[in-house]
Amino acid sequence: HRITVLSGGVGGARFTRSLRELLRREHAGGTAPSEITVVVNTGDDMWLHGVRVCPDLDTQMYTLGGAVSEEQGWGRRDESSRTSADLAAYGLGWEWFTLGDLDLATHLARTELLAAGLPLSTVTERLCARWRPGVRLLPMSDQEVETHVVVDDGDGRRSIHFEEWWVRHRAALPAVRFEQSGVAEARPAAGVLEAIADADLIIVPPSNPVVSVGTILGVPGIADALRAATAPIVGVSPVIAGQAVRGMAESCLRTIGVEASATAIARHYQDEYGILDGWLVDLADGDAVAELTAAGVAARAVPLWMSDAATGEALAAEVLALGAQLA
Ligand code: GDP
Ligand code: FO1
Ligand code: CA
Repeated sequence: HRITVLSGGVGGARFTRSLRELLRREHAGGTAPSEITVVVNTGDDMWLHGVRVCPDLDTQMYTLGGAVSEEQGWGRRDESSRTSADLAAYGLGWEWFTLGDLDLATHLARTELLAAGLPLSTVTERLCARWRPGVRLLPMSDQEVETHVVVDDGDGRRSIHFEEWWVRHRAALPAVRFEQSGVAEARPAAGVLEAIADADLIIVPPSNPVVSVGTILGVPGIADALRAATAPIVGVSPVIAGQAVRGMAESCLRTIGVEASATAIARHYQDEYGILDGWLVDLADGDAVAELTAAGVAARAVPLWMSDAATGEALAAEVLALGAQLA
């Protein structure tokens, strides 16, 4: 089994960890081994204090490597932030964005390897040699693509980095649109198109449809490869009963004019990109099933809330079951 996942940070990483655990257990019970490749959003990346920060790649690496802060969902466990506080005393950096002391070592290591001329995909492989996530993590692109948000707070429009909008303004500053700087020149990173073409199953996990999955789909060549793929593409709604589970994804959806509902997100993936074969909605959204099935997307209603390891693995099992039906 070759499985390819298109993911952002926390939602996608928690799902992928459950999928890996489920497949490990099935393999221990005698089924064939599986290989998971995760194509990760790098639109949240930034240069800060001279180092390259890759939030979603690191959330994946730490979550799957057993090093994540479970309370936060991102960053390292047993972390401190003395260096960040000291940098703030110089009036440098973003005082609303904390780089943990241990996390900084990751950014320093990444920056050293990038400066030596290695592409981000190779650098990520090097960092993962330490954390052993048990999956292959690929950045969506080796070129720098950053998500910026055009905001309008009354005194005219300006463009800010996605993290400033998300973390500093808690996504509450009125957003006009998202822009992907550098995307026109970007290419899928080494291995991404192969991972899509060679997969037996492609999964859109419960990740932000706009600034995580949408950013990946914006890289020239990726959406085409998905439409050409032979594997079924199965997605999981990040929205339950009209609300994003943990987070503020509704404001991203509002900005691109998509309603925050399981049905509208599936229709968006279908109308905008034509990529979806199957879609899981929560039991609370059962009425979406008939509507989506009539629109050509095989939909099922199952529990979507990953509150612990067992519910996460049950969700991963539902994705595999729907994928098998569609294969
Ligand atoms: P980010 O980069 O950290 O924002 O992470 P992602 O883009 O991968 O995922 C964020 C999305 O995951 C949010 O919009 C949530 O709605 C969704 N999410 C988080 N936990 C759950 C869950 O337990 N179930 C479902 N269905 N969605 C979830
Ligand atoms: N999220 C926050 O809410 N506050 C932070 O100070 C913060 C710092 C941070 C540092 C490194 C990293 O990899 C992630 C970090 N995040 C922080 C999380 C994260 O960047 C965002 O919540 C997601 O990217 C949103 O998609
Ligand atoms: Ca993110």
